[in-house]
Amino acid sequence: MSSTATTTYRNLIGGKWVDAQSGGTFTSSSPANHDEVIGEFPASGPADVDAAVAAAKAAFPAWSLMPAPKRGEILFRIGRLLAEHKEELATLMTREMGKVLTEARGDVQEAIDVAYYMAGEGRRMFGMTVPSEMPDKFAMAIRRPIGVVGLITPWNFPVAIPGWKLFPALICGNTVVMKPASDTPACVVRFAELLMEGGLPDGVLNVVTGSGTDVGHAIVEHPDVKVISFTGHTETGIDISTRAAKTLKRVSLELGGKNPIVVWEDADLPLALDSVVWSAYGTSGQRCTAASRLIVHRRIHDEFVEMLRKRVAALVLGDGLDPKTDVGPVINERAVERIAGYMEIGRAEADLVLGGNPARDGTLANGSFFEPTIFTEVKPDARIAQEEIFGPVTSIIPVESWEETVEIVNSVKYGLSTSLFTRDVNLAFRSIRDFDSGLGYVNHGTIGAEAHLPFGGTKATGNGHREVGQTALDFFSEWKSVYIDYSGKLQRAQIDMTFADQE
Ligand code: UN1
Repeated sequence: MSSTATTTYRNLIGGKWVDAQSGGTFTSSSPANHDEVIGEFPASGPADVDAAVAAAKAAFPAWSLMPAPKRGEILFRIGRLLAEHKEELATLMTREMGKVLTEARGDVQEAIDVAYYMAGEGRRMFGMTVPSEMPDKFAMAIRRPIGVVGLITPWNFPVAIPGWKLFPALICGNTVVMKPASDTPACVVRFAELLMEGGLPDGVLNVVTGSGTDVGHAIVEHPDVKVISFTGHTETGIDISTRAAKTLKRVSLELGGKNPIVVWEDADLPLALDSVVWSAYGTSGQRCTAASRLIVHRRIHDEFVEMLRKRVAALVLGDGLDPKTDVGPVINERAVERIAGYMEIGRAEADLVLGGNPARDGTLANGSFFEPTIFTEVKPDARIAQEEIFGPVTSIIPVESWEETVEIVNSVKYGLSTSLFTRDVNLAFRSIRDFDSGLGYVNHGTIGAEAHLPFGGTKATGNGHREVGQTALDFFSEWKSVYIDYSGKLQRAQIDMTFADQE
């Protein structure tokens, strides 16, 4: 069994901790300091996925027949255990993923919240009872478990998002094969250890580490996996959806965002400023919900940009374990290169107000850091205003009218989160009606969704499903409509009973 003290982590298959069948391994290292190796992990392949799916399939009958309130009791225990280990998990997360410790604690808290919420669902999981159109007949719809579920989780919320997907899948009675992102496998393996300690029966959760090509494809194409939930890039989501279609899988995709904060001329500017800084630079801009566009009323534009420039220039870059750090590293060197590529594009398209370069000075030299960056005078159709950069970069688009604001908000291919700062209640409600997105905020930034409301977006952000909250139960369970006729005779629906005025 692995632990954070050792550097060797293993796959979890059928309750046992095992190496990849090939014996291959890969390592994960800290984005704040590339010399700090977090651990060594199995470089798994299709044979390991086969074993994990077989274990999940074998565990399904007993787990799905366990009364849901009892499954809920196990989730309660797991929630408590996660709370007890919150600091340990958060510290591991900051080392492996880079986000600052206060944010890492929030990430773990989000998983705890979902564990408790879904534990409670063990005693609810409401179905429907409706009156029958026939006498002496009972009609209801119940939720049933589906089977083996495949979860492919991202590195930006290495504990929260596995929790978002896992706990509703489990409470509904499914068993799981999970593949963590290769940048953050230690967080997920440690999380899985705690779940097993909390009392999950062997085989109910299986974890297989490795690449998308070797492990992800095998999960997505496996005939015994019935459901796939994925969070990540839009292109990968489309590929997953296409592969999964061949075996008629149910697929939930949580993909990109290009989320705007609109700062209207009557906004409370200090409040908008706090929220913009948090939404654009929190998690180094690596949230699907990050505010990567600021749509600012021309009348307050210069004043607001100056306020923002001052504040952002004072943000301290560094190791997320250092309490003085405001902004941690980005996930790896590939991310630095991708963001730097967008700087070239941005310099040609708009005015650079601040930042624009990788940060390599002093203690940052050995990590993947990028300067918090602001562009302004950005045209709504510029690439930096349209494409997801996934880094500490925001693009300011000045506006003058409400009509053009709505048009710009909706001009991107994504539709995850939108926000408006105003004191005008009419505009507030119009934004909720007219901004095309799955999450809408008023006088609050674009990040920080709570775990008991649906999470997800419109357009290329996904394929219509919503995570967490009640909607997660709909995704992870199958409806069965049930009719019980106690009349003792043949009663033909739609035929034997007609409305009085049709007789
Ligand atoms: C994500 O970036 O994929 O609302 C999830 C938020 C967090 C979840 C973000 N609660 O920003």
